[in-house]
Amino acid sequence: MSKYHPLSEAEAIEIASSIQEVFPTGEPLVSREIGDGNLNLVFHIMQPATGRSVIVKQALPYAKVVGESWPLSLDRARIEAEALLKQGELAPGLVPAVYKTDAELALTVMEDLSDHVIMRRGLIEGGTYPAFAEHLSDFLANTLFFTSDLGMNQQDKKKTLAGFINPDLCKITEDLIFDDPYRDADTNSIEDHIRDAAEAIWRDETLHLEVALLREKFLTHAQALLHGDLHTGSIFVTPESTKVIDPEFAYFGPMGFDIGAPIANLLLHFASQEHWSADEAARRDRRAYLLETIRELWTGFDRKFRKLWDEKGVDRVARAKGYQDDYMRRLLQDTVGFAGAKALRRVYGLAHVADIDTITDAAARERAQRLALAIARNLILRHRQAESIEDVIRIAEAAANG
Ligand code: SR1
Ligand code: MG
Repeated sequence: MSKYHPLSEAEAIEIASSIQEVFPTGEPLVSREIGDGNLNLVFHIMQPATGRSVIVKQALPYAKVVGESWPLSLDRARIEAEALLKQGELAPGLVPAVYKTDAELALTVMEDLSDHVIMRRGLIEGGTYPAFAEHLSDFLANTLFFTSDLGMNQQDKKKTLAGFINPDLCKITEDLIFDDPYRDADTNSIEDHIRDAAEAIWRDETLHLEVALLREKFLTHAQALLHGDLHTGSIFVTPESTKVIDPEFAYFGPMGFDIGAPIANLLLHFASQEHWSADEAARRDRRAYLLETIRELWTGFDRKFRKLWDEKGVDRVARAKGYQDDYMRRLLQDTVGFAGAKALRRVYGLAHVADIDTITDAAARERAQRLALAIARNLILRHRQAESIEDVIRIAEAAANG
């Protein structure tokens, strides 16, 4: 019989107390359940006498955001733990330390990052993160390159891929990102004032074709091991440090899906600046900062990925003249399209973003939602023509100024 059951706080404490490297002294521990995500229990376990702490994260057998009617495999906890360990090897310092995993209890005990802030929250509070683009482009270049056929033995890649088959979590993405926003689905959560915009998207057949092409890539293109849910709620930051968390959606998929995710969320934050209607100059500066971060993220990724290809590539055929440029152009186009798809669903799909939802003034919130939809739609429609990250910047600026 499986030993799985949702942990009580006392049980979470007992498990954490076995982590000798953090709690060598045996003083009492206290627990607080702090999970505010959509899927899991998260316990913050602290030792008041020393101030030391860890996080115990346990998967529930259903999506917490919906309830027990939406069952989810517990194997995602194993996948998350293995992805975290792999990312820690490939991008040292950019993910939390893992102290213990238990596949049967579907849990991971990891480093507490309470001295950081979740990037979405930090941005909403007006924070700027000058090291973020450098760190995240490192994370993306290293994790994607070394798990692709360019940077890893192709037979080994196929064997590794078998351990990251993640059907339940991929299905969430397939439904919530590539299907439900494009029809009148029960899962959508649409504010009345933008219902006309959602209905226009449901009728937009040109858009549906581009989304079908992106979805096909998500379904079939096992290019590299992805984080799979790399929005600004999956990234802890300080001005000097960046830590990527929560890779439970990890699977082998198209790289552009991971690169597009942070870009989408920076653009949603860009759109949310409508709330600053009283201060035009501050809004312009904030938007310029966000667009510059997107530019640095892509250009840093492009430069680092090409360097890895030139210096660490394992594939003779990939050295064919012109192949690298062609590959990077297609990767940019995927990135642009997935950024659009990931932004669009956050406006009226099942899971929104606080950047926009917390705008209390309804007229400003509506302007932000419409701006986010305009940017997202244009990214999707134009992704196959994209030649440079400047195309993304132009789309965002034109929508904001138009
Ligand atoms: C039912 S889960 C809803 C969303 O939350 C996760 O973070 C993923 O982005 C998913 O689409
Ligand atoms: Mg998550």
